[in-house]
Amino acid sequence: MSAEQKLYVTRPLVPPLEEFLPYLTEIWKSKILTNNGPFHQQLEKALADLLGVNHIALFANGTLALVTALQCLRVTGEVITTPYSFVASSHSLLWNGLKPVFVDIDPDTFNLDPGQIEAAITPLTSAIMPVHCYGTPCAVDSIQQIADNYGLKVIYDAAHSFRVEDQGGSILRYGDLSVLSFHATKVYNTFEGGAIVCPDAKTKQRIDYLKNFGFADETVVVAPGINGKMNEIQAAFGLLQLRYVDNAIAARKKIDTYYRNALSGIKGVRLRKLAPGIKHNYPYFPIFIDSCFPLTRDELYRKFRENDIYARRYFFPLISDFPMYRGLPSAAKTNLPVARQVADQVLCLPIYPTMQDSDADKVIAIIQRNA
Ligand code: T4K
Repeated sequence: MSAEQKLYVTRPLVPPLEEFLPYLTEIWKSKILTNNGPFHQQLEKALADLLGVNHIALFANGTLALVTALQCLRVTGEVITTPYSFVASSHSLLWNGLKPVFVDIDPDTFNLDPGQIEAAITPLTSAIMPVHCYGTPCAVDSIQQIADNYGLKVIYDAAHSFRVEDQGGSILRYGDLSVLSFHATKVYNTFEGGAIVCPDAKTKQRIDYLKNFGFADETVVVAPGINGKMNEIQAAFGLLQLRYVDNAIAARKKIDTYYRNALSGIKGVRLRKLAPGIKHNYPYFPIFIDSCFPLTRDELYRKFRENDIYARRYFFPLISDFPMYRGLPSAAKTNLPVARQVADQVLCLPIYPTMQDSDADKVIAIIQRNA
Protein backbone atom coordinates (compact mmCIF):
# COMPACT_ATOMS: atom_id res chain seq x y z
CA MET A 1 0.00 0.00 0.00
CA SER A 2 1.40 3.42 -0.94
CA ALA A 3 1.82 6.25 1.55
CA GLU A 4 -1.06 8.00 -0.22
CA GLN A 5 -3.46 5.13 0.49
CA LYS A 6 -2.52 4.83 4.13
CA LEU A 7 -4.62 6.85 6.52
CA TYR A 8 -2.40 8.68 9.00
CA VAL A 9 -3.65 10.50 12.07
CA THR A 10 -2.80 13.69 10.24
CA ARG A 11 -1.17 14.98 7.06
CA PRO A 12 0.51 18.38 6.82
CA LEU A 13 -1.05 21.32 5.04
CA VAL A 14 1.23 21.72 1.99
CA PRO A 15 0.40 24.49 -0.51
CA PRO A 16 1.21 24.05 -4.24
CA LEU A 17 4.96 23.88 -4.88
CA GLU A 18 4.84 26.43 -7.70
CA GLU A 19 3.53 29.03 -5.25
CA PHE A 20 6.51 28.45 -2.97
CA LEU A 21 9.15 28.81 -5.68
CA PRO A 22 9.02 32.65 -5.83
CA TYR A 23 9.76 32.76 -2.09
CA LEU A 24 12.74 30.45 -2.57
CA THR A 25 14.00 32.54 -5.48
CA GLU A 26 13.85 35.60 -3.26
CA ILE A 27 15.82 33.86 -0.50
CA TRP A 28 18.41 32.61 -3.00
CA LYS A 29 18.78 36.11 -4.42
CA SER A 30 19.01 37.99 -1.13
CA LYS A 31 21.12 35.32 0.61
CA ILE A 32 19.37 36.23 3.86
CA LEU A 33 18.75 32.79 5.26
CA THR A 34 18.00 33.48 8.93
CA ASN A 35 18.40 35.93 11.88
CA ASN A 36 15.24 38.05 11.73
CA GLY A 37 15.18 38.28 7.93
CA PRO A 38 12.44 39.92 5.85
CA PHE A 39 10.12 36.90 5.71
CA HIS A 40 10.51 36.40 9.46
CA GLN A 41 9.49 40.02 10.07
CA GLN A 42 6.58 39.79 7.64
CA LEU A 43 5.30 36.61 9.25
CA GLU A 44 5.42 38.02 12.78
CA LYS A 45 3.34 40.97 11.62
CA ALA A 46 0.93 38.90 9.55
CA LEU A 47 0.32 36.45 12.39
CA ALA A 48 -0.21 39.18 15.00
CA ASP A 49 -2.80 40.75 12.65
CA LEU A 50 -4.53 37.48 11.81
CA LEU A 51 -4.67 36.28 15.40
CA GLY A 52 -5.52 39.71 16.80
CA VAL A 53 -2.74 39.61 19.40
CA ASN A 54 -0.33 42.37 20.39
CA HIS A 55 3.03 40.69 19.77
CA ILE A 56 4.32 37.39 18.52
CA ALA A 57 7.88 36.06 18.52
CA LEU A 58 8.66 33.24 16.11
CA PHE A 59 10.72 30.20 17.08
CA ALA A 60 12.38 27.24 15.39
CA ASN A 61 9.89 24.94 17.14
CA GLY A 62 7.31 24.95 19.91
CA THR A 63 9.51 23.23 22.48
CA LEU A 64 12.19 25.93 22.31
CA ALA A 65 9.41 28.50 22.59
CA LEU A 66 8.12 26.81 25.78
CA VAL A 67 11.62 26.65 27.28
CA THR A 68 12.17 30.32 26.46
CA ALA A 69 8.76 31.45 27.76
CA LEU A 70 9.64 30.02 31.18
CA GLN A 71 13.04 31.76 31.04
CA CYS A 72 11.40 35.00 30.03
CA LEU A 73 9.17 35.05 33.11
CA ARG A 74 12.01 33.91 35.40
CA VAL A 75 9.87 31.06 36.71
CA THR A 76 11.39 29.20 39.68
CA GLY A 77 10.68 26.21 41.90
CA GLU A 78 7.44 24.35 41.20
CA VAL A 79 5.03 24.66 38.28
CA ILE A 80 1.53 23.21 38.29
CA THR A 81 0.78 21.42 35.04
CA THR A 82 -1.22 18.66 33.38
CA PRO A 83 -0.06 15.06 32.91
CA TYR A 84 -2.34 14.74 29.84
CA SER A 85 -0.30 16.38 27.09
CA PHE A 86 2.59 15.84 24.73
CA VAL A 87 5.75 15.20 26.70
CA ALA A 88 7.33 18.49 25.54
CA SER A 89 5.07 20.41 27.95
CA SER A 90 6.74 18.95 31.04
CA HIS A 91 10.16 18.53 29.43
CA SER A 92 10.30 22.32 29.04
CA LEU A 93 10.05 22.56 32.83
CA LEU A 94 12.90 20.09 33.40
CA TRP A 95 15.06 22.02 30.90
CA ASN A 96 14.58 25.04 33.18
CA GLY A 97 15.41 23.10 36.34
CA LEU A 98 11.76 23.38 37.45
CA LYS A 99 9.68 20.75 39.25
CA PRO A 100 6.41 19.78 37.57
CA VAL A 101 3.49 19.31 39.96
CA PHE A 102 0.80 17.30 38.21
CA VAL A 103 -2.86 18.06 38.80
CA ASP A 104 -5.72 15.96 37.44
CA ILE A 105 -7.84 16.96 34.45
CA ASP A 106 -11.50 17.68 33.86
CA PRO A 107 -13.23 14.65 32.27
CA ASP A 108 -15.05 16.74 29.64
CA THR A 109 -12.45 19.32 28.56
CA PHE A 110 -9.34 17.15 29.18
CA ASN A 111 -7.70 20.32 30.57
CA LEU A 112 -6.39 21.03 34.08
CA ASP A 113 -9.25 20.78 36.59
CA PRO A 114 -9.31 24.30 38.09
CA GLY A 115 -10.95 22.98 41.25
CA GLN A 116 -7.83 20.97 42.08
CA ILE A 117 -5.14 23.58 41.44
CA GLU A 118 -5.21 25.37 44.79
CA ALA A 119 -4.53 22.21 46.78
CA ALA A 120 -1.30 21.71 44.80
CA ILE A 121 0.12 25.18 45.53
CA THR A 122 3.08 25.31 47.96
CA PRO A 123 5.43 28.16 48.97
CA LEU A 124 7.67 27.02 46.09
CA THR A 125 5.00 27.34 43.39
CA SER A 126 5.68 30.20 40.97
CA ALA A 127 3.59 29.37 37.91
CA ILE A 128 0.80 27.36 36.32
CA MET A 129 1.32 25.84 32.87
CA PRO A 130 -2.02 24.59 31.53
CA VAL A 131 -2.52 23.13 28.04
CA HIS A 132 -5.54 23.93 25.84
CA CYS A 133 -5.81 20.24 24.94
CA TYR A 134 -7.12 19.59 21.38
CA GLY A 135 -7.68 23.37 21.23
CA THR A 136 -10.47 23.29 23.83
CA PRO A 137 -9.99 26.44 25.91
CA CYS A 138 -8.95 25.93 29.54
CA ALA A 139 -10.98 27.40 32.39
CA VAL A 140 -9.08 30.63 31.81
CA ASP A 141 -11.00 32.85 34.25
CA SER A 142 -10.74 30.45 37.20
CA ILE A 143 -7.05 29.86 36.46
CA GLN A 144 -6.34 33.60 36.31
CA GLN A 145 -8.22 34.16 39.56
CA ILE A 146 -6.08 31.55 41.34
CA ALA A 147 -2.90 32.99 39.78
CA ASP A 148 -3.82 36.49 40.95
CA ASN A 149 -4.65 35.30 44.46
CA TYR A 150 -1.31 33.55 44.86
CA GLY A 151 0.90 35.78 42.70
CA LEU A 152 1.62 33.08 40.11
CA LYS A 153 2.52 33.40 36.43
CA VAL A 154 0.41 31.59 33.82
CA ILE A 155 2.02 30.18 30.68
CA TYR A 156 -0.41 28.49 28.31
CA ASP A 157 0.84 25.66 26.17
CA ALA A 158 -1.33 26.61 23.21
CA ALA A 159 0.33 24.22 20.75
CA HIS A 160 -3.11 23.02 19.59
CA SER A 161 -4.84 26.39 19.59
CA PHE A 162 -4.01 28.20 16.36
CA ARG A 163 -7.11 30.25 15.32
CA VAL A 164 -9.24 29.08 18.28
CA GLU A 165 -11.45 31.95 19.41
CA ASP A 166 -13.97 32.63 22.12
CA GLN A 167 -16.44 35.49 21.98
CA GLY A 168 -13.70 38.04 22.81
CA GLY A 169 -11.23 36.83 20.15
CA SER A 170 -8.18 34.54 20.11
CA ILE A 171 -7.68 32.47 23.26
CA LEU A 172 -3.97 33.24 22.90
CA ARG A 173 -4.59 36.52 24.73
CA TYR A 174 -4.97 34.77 28.10
CA GLY A 175 -2.23 34.29 30.69
CA ASP A 176 1.16 35.98 30.83
CA LEU A 177 2.35 34.16 27.71
CA SER A 178 0.95 31.62 25.24
CA VAL A 179 3.06 29.24 23.22
CA LEU A 180 2.17 27.88 19.77
CA SER A 181 3.59 24.97 17.80
CA PHE A 182 3.82 25.11 14.01
CA HIS A 183 5.03 21.52 13.65
CA ALA A 184 4.18 19.69 10.43
CA THR A 185 1.41 17.79 12.22
CA LYS A 186 -0.36 20.96 13.39
CA VAL A 187 -3.32 22.80 11.83
CA TYR A 188 -0.88 25.47 10.62
CA ASN A 189 2.75 24.55 10.01
CA THR A 190 6.14 25.94 9.07
CA PHE A 191 7.69 22.44 8.72
CA GLU A 192 8.97 22.87 12.29
CA GLY A 193 8.16 26.06 14.13
CA GLY A 194 6.59 27.76 17.07
CA ALA A 195 5.89 31.13 18.64
CA ILE A 196 5.36 32.99 21.88
CA VAL A 197 2.41 35.35 22.05
CA CYS A 198 3.05 38.20 24.48
CA PRO A 199 1.16 41.30 25.59
CA ASP A 200 3.70 44.12 25.33
CA ALA A 201 6.74 45.33 23.39
CA LYS A 202 9.09 45.10 26.38
CA THR A 203 8.36 41.39 26.87
CA LYS A 204 8.72 40.77 23.13
CA GLN A 205 12.13 42.50 23.27
CA ARG A 206 13.26 40.21 26.09
CA ILE A 207 12.04 37.14 24.20
CA ASP A 208 13.85 38.30 21.07
CA TYR A 209 17.09 38.63 23.07
CA LEU A 210 16.58 35.23 24.66
CA LYS A 211 16.03 33.44 21.35
CA ASN A 212 19.21 35.00 19.89
CA PHE A 213 21.80 33.98 22.51
CA GLY A 214 20.89 37.02 24.63
CA PHE A 215 22.42 39.52 22.17
CA ALA A 216 21.08 43.06 22.58
CA ASP A 217 23.54 44.37 19.99
CA GLU A 218 26.81 43.29 18.38
CA THR A 219 28.82 43.25 21.60
CA VAL A 220 26.25 43.21 24.41
CA VAL A 221 24.78 39.99 25.82
CA VAL A 222 22.03 40.64 28.37
CA ALA A 223 20.89 37.11 29.21
CA PRO A 224 22.01 33.49 28.81
CA GLY A 225 19.93 33.08 25.68
CA ILE A 226 19.53 30.12 23.38
CA ASN A 227 19.39 29.78 19.59
CA GLY A 228 15.64 29.51 19.02
CA LYS A 229 15.35 31.44 15.76
CA MET A 230 13.05 30.50 12.91
CA ASN A 231 14.80 30.57 9.52
CA GLU A 232 13.66 32.26 6.31
CA ILE A 233 12.47 29.10 4.55
CA GLN A 234 10.23 28.26 7.49
CA ALA A 235 8.92 31.84 7.66
CA ALA A 236 8.26 31.96 3.91
CA PHE A 237 6.36 28.67 4.10
CA GLY A 238 4.34 30.14 6.96
CA LEU A 239 3.46 33.21 4.91
CA LEU A 240 2.32 31.11 1.97
CA GLN A 241 0.34 28.84 4.24
CA LEU A 242 -1.67 31.78 5.60
CA ARG A 243 -3.52 31.84 2.26
CA TYR A 244 -4.78 28.32 2.90
CA VAL A 245 -5.16 27.81 6.63
CA ASP A 246 -8.73 28.97 7.10
CA ASN A 247 -9.96 26.74 4.26
CA ALA A 248 -7.98 23.91 5.79
CA ILE A 249 -9.75 24.42 9.13
CA ALA A 250 -13.12 24.46 7.31
CA ALA A 251 -12.20 21.13 5.67
CA ARG A 252 -11.27 19.71 9.09
CA LYS A 253 -14.62 20.85 10.44
CA LYS A 254 -16.38 18.94 7.65
CA ILE A 255 -14.61 15.72 8.58
CA ASP A 256 -15.30 16.34 12.27
CA THR A 257 -19.03 16.70 11.54
CA TYR A 258 -18.99 13.64 9.28
CA TYR A 259 -17.43 11.51 12.03
CA ARG A 260 -19.83 12.90 14.65
CA ASN A 261 -22.88 12.03 12.59
CA ALA A 262 -21.66 8.49 12.02
CA LEU A 263 -20.24 7.70 15.45
CA SER A 264 -22.54 9.36 17.97
CA GLY A 265 -24.72 6.84 19.68
CA ILE A 266 -22.35 3.87 19.28
CA LYS A 267 -22.25 2.10 22.63
CA GLY A 268 -18.84 2.32 24.28
CA VAL A 269 -17.58 5.15 22.06
CA ARG A 270 -17.50 8.61 23.64
CA LEU A 271 -16.81 11.70 21.54
CA ARG A 272 -15.15 14.95 22.59
CA LYS A 273 -17.82 17.59 23.28
CA LEU A 274 -17.20 20.78 21.33
CA ALA A 275 -17.38 23.64 23.83
CA PRO A 276 -20.23 26.02 22.90
CA GLY A 277 -19.50 29.60 21.80
CA ILE A 278 -16.01 28.66 20.59
CA LYS A 279 -14.59 28.86 17.07
CA HIS A 280 -12.79 25.52 17.01
CA ASN A 281 -9.85 24.43 14.84
CA TYR A 282 -10.32 20.61 14.84
CA PRO A 283 -6.67 19.53 15.22
CA TYR A 284 -7.59 16.02 16.37
CA PHE A 285 -10.62 13.76 16.45
CA PRO A 286 -10.25 11.85 19.73
CA ILE A 287 -12.68 9.08 20.64
CA PHE A 288 -12.77 7.35 24.02
CA ILE A 289 -13.38 3.60 24.15
CA ASP A 290 -14.90 2.29 27.37
CA SER A 291 -15.71 -1.19 28.61
CA CYS A 292 -19.13 -1.20 26.85
CA PHE A 293 -17.32 -1.50 23.50
CA PRO A 294 -16.59 -5.14 22.53
CA LEU A 295 -12.90 -4.39 21.80
CA THR A 296 -10.44 -2.72 24.13
CA ARG A 297 -8.94 0.57 22.97
CA ASP A 298 -5.68 -1.20 22.08
CA GLU A 299 -7.47 -3.98 20.19
CA LEU A 300 -9.25 -1.34 18.13
CA TYR A 301 -5.94 0.50 17.60
CA ARG A 302 -4.42 -2.75 16.25
CA LYS A 303 -7.49 -3.48 14.12
CA PHE A 304 -7.04 -0.07 12.50
CA ARG A 305 -3.37 -0.75 11.82
CA GLU A 306 -4.18 -4.07 10.15
CA ASN A 307 -6.27 -1.95 7.78
CA ASP A 308 -3.58 0.70 7.18
CA ILE A 309 -5.25 3.25 9.43
CA TYR A 310 -2.70 4.85 11.75
CA ALA A 311 -4.83 6.18 14.59
CA ARG A 312 -2.76 7.48 17.51
CA ARG A 313 -3.12 7.49 21.27
CA TYR A 314 -2.70 11.19 21.98
CA PHE A 315 -2.03 11.21 24.93
CA PHE A 316 -0.87 7.84 26.21
CA PRO A 317 1.08 7.11 28.35
CA LEU A 318 0.52 10.01 30.72
CA ILE A 319 3.56 12.27 31.01
CA SER A 320 3.64 11.43 34.73
CA ASP A 321 4.31 7.76 33.86
CA PHE A 322 7.55 8.43 31.98
CA PRO A 323 10.68 7.49 33.96
CA MET A 324 11.88 11.06 34.59
CA TYR A 325 8.54 11.99 36.18
CA ARG A 326 7.08 8.90 37.83
CA GLY A 327 8.99 9.34 41.11
CA LEU A 328 7.35 12.71 41.78
CA PRO A 329 4.74 12.65 44.57
CA SER A 330 2.19 14.30 42.23
CA ALA A 331 2.69 11.48 39.69
CA ALA A 332 1.11 8.97 42.09
CA LYS A 333 -1.61 6.95 40.38
CA THR A 334 -4.16 7.92 43.04
CA ASN A 335 -3.55 11.63 42.34
CA LEU A 336 -4.56 11.48 38.69
CA PRO A 337 -7.52 9.09 38.27
CA VAL A 338 -9.33 11.04 35.53
CA ALA A 339 -6.22 11.61 33.40
CA ARG A 340 -5.33 7.94 33.76
CA GLN A 341 -8.73 6.75 32.62
CA VAL A 342 -8.79 9.16 29.66
CA ALA A 343 -5.25 8.14 28.59
CA ASP A 344 -6.31 4.48 28.70
CA GLN A 345 -9.37 5.14 26.53
CA VAL A 346 -8.24 7.68 23.94
CA LEU A 347 -7.74 7.04 20.25
CA CYS A 348 -7.29 9.91 17.77
CA LEU A 349 -8.77 9.16 14.35
CA PRO A 350 -7.33 10.51 11.08
CA ILE A 351 -8.37 14.08 10.36
CA TYR A 352 -6.73 16.46 7.88
CA PRO A 353 -7.78 18.87 5.17
CA THR A 354 -7.26 16.63 2.13
CA MET A 355 -9.15 13.74 3.69
CA GLN A 356 -12.21 12.62 1.72
CA ASP A 357 -15.53 11.36 3.09
CA SER A 358 -14.62 7.99 1.57
CA ASP A 359 -11.49 7.92 3.78
CA ALA A 360 -13.60 8.65 6.85
CA ASP A 361 -15.98 5.87 5.73
CA LYS A 362 -13.12 3.34 6.00
CA VAL A 363 -12.45 4.42 9.59
CA ILE A 364 -16.13 4.47 10.52
CA ALA A 365 -16.73 1.03 8.97
CA ILE A 366 -14.13 -0.57 11.23
CA ILE A 367 -15.73 0.89 14.34
CA GLN A 368 -19.23 -0.05 13.23
CA ARG A 369 -18.19 -3.57 12.21
CA ASN A 370 -16.71 -4.17 15.67
CA ALA A 371 -19.41 -2.44 17.72
N1 T4K B 1 2.94 20.98 23.47
C1 T4K B 1 1.96 20.22 22.93
C2 T4K B 1 0.64 20.13 23.61
C3 T4K B 1 2.21 19.52 21.75
O1 T4K B 1 1.25 18.74 21.20
C4 T4K B 1 3.48 19.63 21.13
C5 T4K B 1 3.77 18.89 19.92
C6 T4K B 1 4.44 20.47 21.72
C7 T4K B 1 4.12 21.13 22.90
C8 T4K B 1 5.81 20.67 21.14
O2 T4K B 1 5.79 21.43 19.93
P1 T4K B 1 6.94 21.16 18.81
O3 T4K B 1 8.28 21.30 19.50
O4 T4K B 1 6.75 19.78 18.23
O5 T4K B 1 6.70 22.26 17.82
C9 T4K B 1 3.93 14.77 16.96
C10 T4K B 1 4.69 16.04 16.74
O6 T4K B 1 6.09 15.82 16.51
C11 T4K B 1 4.55 17.03 17.84
O7 T4K B 1 4.82 18.30 17.27
C12 T4K B 1 3.15 17.06 18.40
N2 T4K B 1 3.02 17.93 19.55
C13 T4K B 1 2.72 15.67 18.81
C14 T4K B 1 1.31 15.64 19.37
O8 T4K B 1 2.74 14.85 17.67
P2 T4K B 1 4.70 12.26 16.86
O9 T4K B 1 6.00 11.67 17.24
O10 T4K B 1 3.46 11.58 17.32
O11 T4K B 1 4.58 12.52 15.28
P3 T4K B 1 4.81 11.53 14.06
O12 T4K B 1 6.10 11.85 13.40
O13 T4K B 1 4.57 10.13 14.50
O14 T4K B 1 3.65 12.00 13.08
C15 T4K B 1 2.30 11.59 13.18
C16 T4K B 1 1.76 11.29 11.79
O15 T4K B 1 1.72 12.47 11.04
C17 T4K B 1 2.62 10.32 11.00
O16 T4K B 1 2.17 9.02 11.19
C18 T4K B 1 2.39 10.76 9.56
C19 T4K B 1 2.04 12.22 9.66
N3 T4K B 1 3.15 13.07 9.26
C20 T4K B 1 4.09 13.47 10.20
C21 T4K B 1 5.14 14.28 9.83
C22 T4K B 1 6.16 14.70 10.85
C23 T4K B 1 3.25 13.48 7.95
O17 T4K B 1 2.40 13.10 7.12
N4 T4K B 1 4.28 14.30 7.59
C24 T4K B 1 5.23 14.73 8.47
O18 T4K B 1 6.15 15.48 8.12
O19 T4K B 1 4.75 13.75 17.45
